[in-house]
Amino acid sequence: MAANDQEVIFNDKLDKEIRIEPKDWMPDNYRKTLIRQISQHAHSEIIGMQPEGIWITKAPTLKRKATLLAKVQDEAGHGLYLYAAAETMGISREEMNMQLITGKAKYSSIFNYPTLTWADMGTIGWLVDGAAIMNQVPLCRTSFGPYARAMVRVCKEESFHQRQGFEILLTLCRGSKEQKQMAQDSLNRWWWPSLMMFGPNDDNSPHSAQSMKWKIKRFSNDELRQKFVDICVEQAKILGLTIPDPDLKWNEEKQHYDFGTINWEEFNQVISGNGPCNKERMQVRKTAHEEGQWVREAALAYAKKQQERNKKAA
Ligand code: BYC
Repeated sequence: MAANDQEVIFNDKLDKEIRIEPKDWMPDNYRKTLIRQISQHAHSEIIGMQPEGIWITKAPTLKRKATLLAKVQDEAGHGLYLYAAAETMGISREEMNMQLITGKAKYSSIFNYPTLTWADMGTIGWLVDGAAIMNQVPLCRTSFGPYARAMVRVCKEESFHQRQGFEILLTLCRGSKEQKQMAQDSLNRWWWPSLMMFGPNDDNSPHSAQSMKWKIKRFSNDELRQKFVDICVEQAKILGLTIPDPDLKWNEEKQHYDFGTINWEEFNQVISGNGPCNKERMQVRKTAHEEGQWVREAALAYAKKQQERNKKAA
């Protein structure tokens, strides 16, 4: 079939909301964009285990420990579904991993901030998983089949994560004065980085226009950020916490909250490797990769042995 005809079929599928599947013809840049986005999403899940993982041994009760352990394990699972979805586009897991540990591939800016107190486990669940849900529910309808299907399960789990985070904060906010102060301090540190998770403003987002045309993205960065702010303001009221933004106010005309200007210089620094924890996160990842070398070798040797046994038996 001529390339032009292939493109007509591809565009027709997009128009009719039929998913693009791995063996279908697709423009090279569609494939590239998805490999970039899905692999960066996978890396975010894997790196995202670090700031929460260090609190598993410090959780205040056995119940909190078990819950946090399960949450961090869920994040590992999300990373694996996403790597598997990206592999269907023709990139190997090894290559994606090399892109991560050589600093070629990005991961979410949010995971380059430190987790200083137990309240941060609440705030990450509430805000970071909350932002993830806002961004990922529309991705359940993204045009590439394996990515959309992976997102369905991820979103169900993220919604449990968000609730457990909110509940940690609610408990702290109903506790002692010091506990409530710890929750407020945590919100003060995580609010702005959470808004940055949605990416640059629309007029400064190089990939958005094409990704919207390809129905990879269903809402723009700014649209999702606005929805997130509107929801969080109401949730902060329930907690009795103050969002650290003096410019935050209801806009009757727009029927949305106006909010202050994001520090894009900070965002650019963080995504260029100069955030508070970038170096530490990468070092931990590299060490884990090196220490896992023997496991990968053992798994390969075992698979080879099984193959030979099966050949002999046949
Ligand atoms: N951090 O043109 P734009 C989780 C980059 S995991 C770092 O708007 P796009 C969780 C962007 O990659 C959360 N980089 O790009 C896990 C691009 O750079 P490159 C992760 C960012 O792709 C564990 C450049 O800036 N979620 O929730 O159209 C525990 C220009 O941006 C960021 C996902 O990955 C950022 N925040 O839109 C708890 C969701 N923002 O690649 C929770 C899937 C932008 O050209 N991804 N950049 O070098 C997406 O929806 C989109 O990729 C984005 C960016 C909205 C993030």
